[in-house]
Amino acid sequence: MQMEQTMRWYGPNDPVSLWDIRQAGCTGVVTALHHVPVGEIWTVEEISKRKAQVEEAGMTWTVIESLPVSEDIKKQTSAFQQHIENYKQSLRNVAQCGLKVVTYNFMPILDWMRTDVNYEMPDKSRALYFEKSAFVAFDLFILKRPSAESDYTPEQVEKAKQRFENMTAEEKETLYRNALLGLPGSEERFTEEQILTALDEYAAIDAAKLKEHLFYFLQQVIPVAEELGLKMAIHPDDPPYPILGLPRIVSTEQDAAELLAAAPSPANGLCFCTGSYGARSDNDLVGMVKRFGDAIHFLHLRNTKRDAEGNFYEADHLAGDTDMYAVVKEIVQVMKHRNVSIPMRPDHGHQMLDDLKKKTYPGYSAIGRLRGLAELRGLELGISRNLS
Ligand code: DNO
Repeated sequence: MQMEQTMRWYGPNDPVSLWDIRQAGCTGVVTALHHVPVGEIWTVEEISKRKAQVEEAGMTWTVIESLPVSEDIKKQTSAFQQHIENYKQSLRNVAQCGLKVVTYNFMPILDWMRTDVNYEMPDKSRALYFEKSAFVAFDLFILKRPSAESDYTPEQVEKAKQRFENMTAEEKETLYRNALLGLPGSEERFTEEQILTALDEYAAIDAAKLKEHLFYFLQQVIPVAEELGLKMAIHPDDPPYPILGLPRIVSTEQDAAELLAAAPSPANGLCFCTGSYGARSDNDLVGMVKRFGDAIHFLHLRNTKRDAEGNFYEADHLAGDTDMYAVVKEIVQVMKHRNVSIPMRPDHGHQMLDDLKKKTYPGYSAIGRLRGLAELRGLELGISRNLS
């Protein structure tokens, strides 16, 4: 029993082709209908079309990432009941097309956040980087979020100020673009006014309230997913702590335990992202795999190297702070115990070799991910042969 090897594909506009993914050794593809506006129904016709494209390249559409949750659902504003009904209908449609695993997240407004998507490593490959001072500088001096200063210590503010003063106009512009990158798979970015308005709409929503909204959503959709035989897999917050004054509620083991308990069902599960959970030193990843084993429906294997200040960069898959050997060993045992193959994808990768000359989605170049996948595949094989 091995993890099913997959890669994310952003659809027909992705510079990395399905055949590239197949040649990397994948049997499965992770994709989404990025062109369908959030909140609307995924139709059987559109799902089937995408599925056929993947199958023409000899692979299966193994995991949906993501079936996005609308801002209205997260805030419980205007159209949220309708959006929940639409979500249920999308679930019926994906199940009708034979799909099994649905990834989503509950991060307000923004998905993942980095300050630098071209961070040069000593070997001249490029990685994704979250630099605390640059981020604070963005918040205080570019976005100029009202009352942002109260979220930081005087030392952090001072450091950010110096950092900002030493930035060239071009660096400021790049920081702005990186921070407001918006949703993965889209080139869309927020303007400063848009984001300030969006942030303001969360003024009355703290972590407890946002949790209530998540649990309500789960209590609505999980029974439908269960009946359809689907597995829902929530992706953790990235980075796993509040940013821009927004609550983040899927960052720790406790958060994950609570959301699973809010709608107990084999359909209510996790996308276990070692990169996101691993960016906090207080998350015990091996223990989490052990304790959440039955609820893990999808794996993102990625590593980060963090420091005390809160900076982290994405390290090679087998390097960084997460002991990938220990994590994969635990996963192998969970799969054996459950007698299932859990789909995985090497999450992100460095831009390296020929990828450096290409335009790719940040973190999603072909060769960097191929390297990560190859290393993880070998690691798993070694572990499982050794255990059997
Ligand atoms: C980043 C990804 C996330 C993830 C979503 C899932 O590269 O891991 O954007 O796809 O959060 O909903």
